[in-house]
Amino acid sequence: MTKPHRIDMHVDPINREESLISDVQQGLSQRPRSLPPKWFYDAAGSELFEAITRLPEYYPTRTERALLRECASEIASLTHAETLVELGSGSSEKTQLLIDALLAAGTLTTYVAQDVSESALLGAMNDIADRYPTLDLHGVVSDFSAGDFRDGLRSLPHYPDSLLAFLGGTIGNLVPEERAHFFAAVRQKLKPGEHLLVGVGLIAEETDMIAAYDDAEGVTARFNRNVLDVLNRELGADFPVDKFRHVAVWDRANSWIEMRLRAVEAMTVEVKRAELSLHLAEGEEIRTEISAKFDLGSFLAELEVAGFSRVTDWRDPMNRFALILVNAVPASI
Ligand code: SAH
Ligand code: AVI
Repeated sequence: MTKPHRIDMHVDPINREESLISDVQQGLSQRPRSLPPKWFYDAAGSELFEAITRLPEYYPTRTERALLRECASEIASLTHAETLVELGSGSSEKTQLLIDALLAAGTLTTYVAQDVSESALLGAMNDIADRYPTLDLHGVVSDFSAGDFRDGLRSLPHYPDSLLAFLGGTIGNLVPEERAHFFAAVRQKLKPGEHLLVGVGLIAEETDMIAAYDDAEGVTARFNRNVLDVLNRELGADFPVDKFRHVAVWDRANSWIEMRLRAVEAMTVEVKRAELSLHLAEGEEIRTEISAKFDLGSFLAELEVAGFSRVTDWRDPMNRFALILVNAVPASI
């Protein structure tokens, strides 16, 4: 098998344990109790996420894939990208549609994939290397949210004529303040004229949205509880994982699905390496993820505030998901 002429793998020297301890101490001692969603994604969590993407109820992935199939060649001719940079790339499976189109257009030389999950990134890089022997590949294991996203993005290599992709609706996993920091950091990273492609979940039928996060087979419930397995293993915690119920609710006021873990009985949990003793009452909940769903107009307004200008967008026929292409506008003086 021919291999690409260059593959770089870079693991950011982040102290995973220190960062996890700090998030746990902060998130679990405040009300409402919460944990950042990035901790779902150890090897098991990344596999569970892939299983979610194949569920009949979870429409975002297949919808975004269908959109990409439709618009990838238009994206290629609008962007002429030499480098495709992807944040939170996961399995990079849908990305192959973009790579195919950019290669067919004759512009792409380099794919930079970044993810906090080393196992997901390695798997993806191996697949891409086998499939695209001429592409330069750079894999970066890092946390894109580090230092209000500025440090998280600064550590990524930058090449000319970049298209930065943030797919899957992962933007919805950030609270509004984080989203603003994210867009500002991405804008800083790109040169005027370079492009950002974002996949976003739109506000859909409430029953469809809830089902997507509370499937009949219970895969999302396992994904949700996996964060407790991560804390047990990595911080010596003793969460009784099966004593937590998976909860998914639509918060209309905030326009997001909230995933929570509800203690089915009162308990005291020790999180040894965070030196934390946690008392949970029966029914008490920990928020583990928000997944915001957007109105396209207000989402575009957020991008404009951050210094982007709309090129075009694509929506599926049911209006449940959108791909939005914007370019970086020069900063005003
Ligand atoms: N883009 C893929 C995967 C989406 S799942 C798709 O559309 O299918 C979200 C991905 O983002 C996971 O692979 C997860 O490991 C990664 N991720 C979540 N938080 C992250 C963070 N703070 N820094 C880097 N990657 C992160
Ligand atoms: C990665 N992210 C966009 C997914 C979502 O839909 O918010 C994660 C997920 N959570 C539950 N199911 C899928």
